[in-house]
Amino acid sequence: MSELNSIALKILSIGKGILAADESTGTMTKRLDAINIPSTPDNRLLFRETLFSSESMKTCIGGVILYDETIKQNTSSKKTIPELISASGAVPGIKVDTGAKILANSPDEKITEGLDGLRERLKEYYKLGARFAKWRGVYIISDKYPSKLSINTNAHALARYAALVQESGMVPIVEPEVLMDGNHSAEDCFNKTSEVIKKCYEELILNKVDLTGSILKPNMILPGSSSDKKIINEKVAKLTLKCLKETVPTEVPGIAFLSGGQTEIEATENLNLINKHNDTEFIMTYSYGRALQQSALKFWSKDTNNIKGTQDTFNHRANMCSLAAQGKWSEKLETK
Ligand code: 5MM
Repeated sequence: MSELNSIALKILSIGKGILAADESTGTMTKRLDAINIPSTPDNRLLFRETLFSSESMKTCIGGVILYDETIKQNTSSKKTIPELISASGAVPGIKVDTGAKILANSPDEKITEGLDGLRERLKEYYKLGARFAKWRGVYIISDKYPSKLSINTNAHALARYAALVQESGMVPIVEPEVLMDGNHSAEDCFNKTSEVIKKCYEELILNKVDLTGSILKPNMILPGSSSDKKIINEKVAKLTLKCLKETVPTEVPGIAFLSGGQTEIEATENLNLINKHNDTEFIMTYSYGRALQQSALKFWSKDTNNIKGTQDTFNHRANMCSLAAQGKWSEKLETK
């Protein structure tokens, strides 16, 4: 087993998933503004340190994706944030893209930037304790989108990023996110997501990325958020599995879904059904941002000194996701 494969498998251990806490300062400020908490470096650290020192970190979280600011911060007990995360048995990770910018010649779409100087930044993050990295490409759905230009350029960037990350001894998380925004059907989402993922693997293979030392972070197959063509969750799970079976090479050890704007319960229920029906060798787990943090953030906003209450709220969500990653969740457990 290669070193990269063993890091990937550690992140994806049974009943564990990834906590995506890599909101850039802009996104975190929006989240904190919405709950009337000033977005200062100290407040951002306080919320994140509260989550990272929760009990469920030991049992439900295999990896944490950090933002540049957080990986360089120290905890109240003078540990570094990667030390705190490692002490719970989870692997510290880092978002290394510098954001999605307007795509030249297709201004409705985005291209993710951050390749310039990446090799040097990766060396620094490795020294700070990171052992995996994340890069997110974003795609919109409409009649004409995502365009071939967006599919090809984002896949190229994801593959060059992944090759550099492996060169620096870390596991790349490859995140092609086909957004939920719009009134498209689940079938449209299936077709476009399949095209996007296929192209990503074409480029990853061309760039000689060792797929056994990588993790895919895709969206689930869902109708657009403003579509009236809703489908049952069983169908979401089956379409998602079909899409991944047809597009992801079997060397990839695991798939960690993003929640993409689903509610906490929807994201949990859909993951649970995916695991119940999983007839592949892929480990299927979570790499949730909002679907792991939303309730905890809301609770914390009422009293930022109530560390225990915030952690209890986070622990519950993490435990529910952990059960879903094993196909053992049921709605009645939510109210226990
Ligand atoms: C945590 O949010 C990440 C994006 O932050 P920025 O937009 O500020 O860069 C995002 O990449 C996240 O990791 C994934 O989209 C998954 O998050 P959700 O909330 O969709 O599960």
